[in-house]
Amino acid sequence: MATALIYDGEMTSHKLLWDDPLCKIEVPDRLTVSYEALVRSGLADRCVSIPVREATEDEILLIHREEYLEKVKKTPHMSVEELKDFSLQFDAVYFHPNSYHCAKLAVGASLQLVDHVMLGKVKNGMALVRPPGHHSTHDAACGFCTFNNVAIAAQYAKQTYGLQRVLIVDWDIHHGQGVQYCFEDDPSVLYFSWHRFEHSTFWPNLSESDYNAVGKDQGAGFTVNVPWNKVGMKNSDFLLAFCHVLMPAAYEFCPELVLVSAGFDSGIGDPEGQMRATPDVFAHLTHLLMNLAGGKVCAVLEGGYNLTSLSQSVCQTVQTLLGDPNPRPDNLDSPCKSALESIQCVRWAHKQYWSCFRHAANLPEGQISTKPVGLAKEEEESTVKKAKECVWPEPPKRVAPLVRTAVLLSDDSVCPEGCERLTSSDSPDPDVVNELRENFLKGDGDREALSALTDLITFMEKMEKNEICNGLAVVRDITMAVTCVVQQVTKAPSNRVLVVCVGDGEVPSNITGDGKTLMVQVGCRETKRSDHKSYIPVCLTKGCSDLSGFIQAVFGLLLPMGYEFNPSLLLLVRMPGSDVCDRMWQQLTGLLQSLAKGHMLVLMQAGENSCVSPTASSLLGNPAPPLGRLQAPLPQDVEEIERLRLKLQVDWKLLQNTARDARRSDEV
Ligand code: X5A
Ligand code: ZN
Repeated sequence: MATALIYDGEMTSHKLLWDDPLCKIEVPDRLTVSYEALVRSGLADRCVSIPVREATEDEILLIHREEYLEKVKKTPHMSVEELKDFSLQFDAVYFHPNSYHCAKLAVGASLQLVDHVMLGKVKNGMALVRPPGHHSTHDAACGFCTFNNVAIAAQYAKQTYGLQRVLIVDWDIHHGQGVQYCFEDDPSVLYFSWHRFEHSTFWPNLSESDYNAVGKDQGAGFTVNVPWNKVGMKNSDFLLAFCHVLMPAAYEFCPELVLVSAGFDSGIGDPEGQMRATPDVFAHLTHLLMNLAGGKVCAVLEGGYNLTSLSQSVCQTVQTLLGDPNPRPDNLDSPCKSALESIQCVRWAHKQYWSCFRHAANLPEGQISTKPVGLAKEEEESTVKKAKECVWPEPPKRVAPLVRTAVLLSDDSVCPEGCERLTSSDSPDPDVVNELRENFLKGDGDREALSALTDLITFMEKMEKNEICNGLAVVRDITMAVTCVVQQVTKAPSNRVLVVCVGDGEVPSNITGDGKTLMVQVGCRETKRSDHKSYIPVCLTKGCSDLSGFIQAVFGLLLPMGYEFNPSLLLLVRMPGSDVCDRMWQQLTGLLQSLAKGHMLVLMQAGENSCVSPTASSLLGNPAPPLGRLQAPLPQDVEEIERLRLKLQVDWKLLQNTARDARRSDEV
């Protein structure tokens, strides 16, 4: 199924007609450079292009007040002087005679996207629109925004398709206070936003942007604010906010649709945000969301004012929506203390609403959130200049291998649709064959076992050459297969393999401590209580059959460690007799593909044929079915996960989720 791209050059006609230092960054070029970058990279051609339309008045009135609409409706007939006066009523806004038309197109484009996704005509998509929307409120334009595109889209989706749960992820660097106000008492819309806050000294300077604004009445718990109190946040800080805050709550919420207020002013080089997220991080944010809501993700452009950063980030987002493998998340730093403080505060503020945060730590000592640290005006100007001058390498091209999913099955089983059977090299390297025979078959001549192992090696080689993205191998002896793959892959000096074993059972004991292999086993028996840094058993009371516990372990431990370890290959092992259900298994398969450029080999035991086709489906990039609304994880499992997290975070910085963790490991 396709990815939609919605764009219309008409929306570039909205522009500033007078001098205004506050508004001058919101330029028509934002749209054209983004679109042109998509065309130049061939991404636009791979999307289905959907025409925009004007939103109807009724649609605008889903969110806005009639009086406000009537006022905006008059703007096409105003003179420049009148437009200027009208704009001054609002905070950081300009109107042009064509603004009303463009604003209706921006809303209409968002609704077109929702319709196409909800009707299953496309699987996901992005709308490139102007003016943006997330700051506008029911009766006011604000912060370059006229109508609240995403809020209208959410309300429209609820009404038109009877949705009960919509997730809005606002990764723009400003707080979408307009969206927050629309849904603050509505439990059917979960609104997540991170934003530059600096203890309320940054625009729009609202106390309700802080972590303790969680929603009201019925909607308490359904507003999640992550305030950034310092500029310069990096990829690791943003990824942590997803792993330790958004994703656990989102899985618990189980949305039927995900709307993204996709502003790229959180990206590096942006004069407004002054953050340092590189374009590739947006591929990861997008990817993490793509397993929610059966993959129904609609991204709608908000801010983004560094044209280079913006266009590169838009490309990363769209390419991920298209299903291409993610780039490797290189050079993740440790999260910064201020980010951890914020994350700790949000988790604490939400512990009574979401069972995934029930064990969250207390607030950091000494009321951090009240001391303002705003910059002096001159200082601010020089940092804006610095942000603009900031340089970063252009993200490398992401090439999708010709073969997405190859399978190695016994001859009598059918190849799942869309996959390719692995063609083994006719003449395997005799040295390799001898080595395998000696290492694994103790010199005996079991031909079938030998050819299974040489096939696995062919698999690895093809993945390394990027001829194949991922694959599935059904083997007779799991332990032997794991040992063989690990040994083969780690021969190359720069390779690293993350082995994720799902289910109980004996795992290879030859995993060495050379730092090239990391093995995590999730099961219910602690096979070996290990002090081995490379082998991490995670024991859950009900093993892999308890969805909430499992999800907690995935976002609290597995993914952060995976990101930090940054493997070149992922080996996902389904231990024989594992009780993991298809849905959880598919979710895991989907989520882990964000690592290692999607190079994942799944190993399964011969005879367990029923899970071949669900696995293949996930490897092919089909979204996993939702898990349903999750119950609270078992307290003893939460404790076990927390015990592990505390122990491991000394070595794995991305496991940190409190400021205390940062201090502790600084001391080490
Ligand atoms: C959509 C957006 C920013 C407004 C900044 C006003 N608006 N200082 O990014
Ligand atoms: Zn913004």
